[in-house]
Amino acid sequence: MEQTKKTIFSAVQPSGDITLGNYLGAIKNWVNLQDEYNCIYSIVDMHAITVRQTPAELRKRSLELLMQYIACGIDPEKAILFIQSHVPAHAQLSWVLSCNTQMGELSRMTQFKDKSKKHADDINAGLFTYPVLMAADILLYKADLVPVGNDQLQHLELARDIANRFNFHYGDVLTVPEAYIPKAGARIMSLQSPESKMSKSDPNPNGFIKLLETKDDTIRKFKRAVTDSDNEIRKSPDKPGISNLLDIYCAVTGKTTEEAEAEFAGKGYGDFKLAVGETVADSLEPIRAKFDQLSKDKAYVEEIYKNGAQQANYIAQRVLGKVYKKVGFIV
Ligand code: ATP
Ligand code: LTN
Repeated sequence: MEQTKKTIFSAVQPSGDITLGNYLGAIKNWVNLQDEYNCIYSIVDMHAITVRQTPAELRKRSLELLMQYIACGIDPEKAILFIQSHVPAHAQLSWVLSCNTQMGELSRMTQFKDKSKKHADDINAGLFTYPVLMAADILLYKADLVPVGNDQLQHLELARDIANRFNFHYGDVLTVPEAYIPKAGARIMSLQSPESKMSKSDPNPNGFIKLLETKDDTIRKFKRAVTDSDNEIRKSPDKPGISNLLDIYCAVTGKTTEEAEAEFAGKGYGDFKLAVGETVADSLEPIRAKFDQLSKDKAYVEEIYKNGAQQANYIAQRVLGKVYKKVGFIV
């Protein structure tokens, strides 16, 4: 790790196949930032079990997520890639931080409220304390910047509050992180209900685009995307479907909203949806190809996560040691 560079930490849960929302909101930016920063990216399997998972599937998805990180352009030579449960310090710091977090703070988290509604039969304590584990993930690596989608802003604010509080009581040990939210793509909405965010655990598969699905599936889902009854391609709060398609198009091509609106002025919704679908499908093609290639090389993938765990453990242990000392544990 270069001392002069700032540090980035981010993560995705292996709770399903990653979507275009995860890619445009988070992973695409991880790729763009890897030359400028020391980057550490995790597969947070411990977060994933806050919702009931099938063990064999979780195992498979964790490895597939790692392969998707690499297929998206993350270079294991530049970034540390590791699996959260391989670094025990996450659970250990999480305990200390949970003793410095208030119940009231956690009960205000909108993700907890949403997920407890969705999984009313399993509102477990882990689901409630999830943001504390997320704070531990970030603080263990002294991250300066955390590139995430819009939905994670509240958790990041909490991580900052926890770090500031800890530093206030025990002295400056924790780095207070900042969120990095992309200009385009921070909140991609479902193609079927554009008022809710595109989510990999949506029961309706037509609502999300998976990075690894076929080109035909992607185009078909865009063709079926829910829009509205007038016929104007313009971004507006009363046109959530069309606005979402414009956002997706801009995030993928790098064009501004004005440029995209001008490009499609006078075109019908059918042509527009097809054009967005084809643009997205073409941009995902190289990711699928790289993933297929990686899936034939299990030994390489294993080497990456073992090496990543070793490097992550080294950094995390040092920060945990300092925290333990500060709180009065004998180290
Ligand atoms: P789940 O459905 O299991 O809650 P998810 O699809 O919301 O999962 P996460 O693993 O919680 O995905 O998020 C991984 C990263 O992707 C986070 O940085 C999150 O902010 C970002 N992200 C998730 N959904 C979107 C979206 N629709 N638009 C932009 N960014 C997103
Ligand atoms: N809570 C995040 C996943 C996550 C994360 C992190 C993101 C867990 N730990 C640390 C950034 C930094 C989510 O996407 N739901």
